[in-house]
Amino acid sequence: MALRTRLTSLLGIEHPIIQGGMAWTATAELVAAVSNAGGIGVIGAGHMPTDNLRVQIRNAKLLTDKPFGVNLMLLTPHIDEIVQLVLDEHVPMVTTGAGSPGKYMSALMEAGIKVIPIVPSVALAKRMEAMGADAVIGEGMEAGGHIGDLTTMVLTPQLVDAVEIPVIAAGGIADGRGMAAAFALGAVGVQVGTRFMCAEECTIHPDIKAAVLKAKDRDTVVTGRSTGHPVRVLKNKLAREIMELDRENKAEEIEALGAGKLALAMRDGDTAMGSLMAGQVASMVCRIEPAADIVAEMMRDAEAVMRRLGSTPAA
Ligand code: TUI
Repeated sequence: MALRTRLTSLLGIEHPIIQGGMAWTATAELVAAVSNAGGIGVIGAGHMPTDNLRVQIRNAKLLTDKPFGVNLMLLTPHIDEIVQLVLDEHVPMVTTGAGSPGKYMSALMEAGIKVIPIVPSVALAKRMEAMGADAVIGEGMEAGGHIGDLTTMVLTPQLVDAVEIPVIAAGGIADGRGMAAAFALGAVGVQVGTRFMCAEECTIHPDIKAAVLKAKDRDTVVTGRSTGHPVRVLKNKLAREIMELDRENKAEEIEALGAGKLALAMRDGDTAMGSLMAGQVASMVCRIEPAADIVAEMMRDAEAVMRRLGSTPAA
């Protein structure tokens, strides 16, 4: 059964699932697999050099004829060049993270690119709507990587009340139950990151997939609060060292210690000193499986939950 929403019609996709555009993690293989499965895959540009991103975009085009996206990480120093590449390559959609995409909004929109900023607050969502964003992704602090302060449970309904454009829920969603919950809060789709780290097509180091599979409910922590850029990661030696520096408010030392550590994890498989960005749902990820199975299972289970809630009173 297909679940048509304002998100599926906006993007011309079958299922209202956006794969989170995780840096050093969401490369062309995973992105194409999610798009081919009827969701939408999103390349994580992160700090990727422009030439590498061009290769990723072109590989995605070779591997799928369905829409896909690129996540623009707005803290990256060469973001102007990245935006120009996305324009030149006519990427169908972008999500943005870690800042306001205001400066780039009109150029992206004029090129016919769908723009879906990730927002941690109602204020930013309203600004994005006023600038012409096609939708917003509200990301709760259950998410992995760079996060805001609000939970998905409280952010999502407040965004739905505050803006007219479609709202997609993110953070803490890894299965059909979470997806049905997002719909209950008024979202028209979900963004899923952590669960796709353990997709077969995800090219991260196998030791990092193993760390996600091993994670228990309280195994993530938020590091780097003193820097103004809090980041949720799986606990490891690096996380403990950063937390110690956090207590001493040594923001500059944290920035220096953190540099290059996401690649050290995802590419090189260093589970001790790499930055193991992952969401609180890491503990709910139990197997490595094809991305298409993740999408199909989430859709099947979300629909089953919604049918059950629709037909039976709460016991
Ligand atoms: O962007 C993410 N998650 C990320 S980005 C990333 S790379 C990184 N590495 C080290 C430090 C910082 C980033 C890893 N994970 N998610 C989307 C997201 N965006 N979450 C929160 C925000 C956000 C925060 C503040 C968006 C806008 C914002 O606005 C500030 C402003 O300008 O008003």
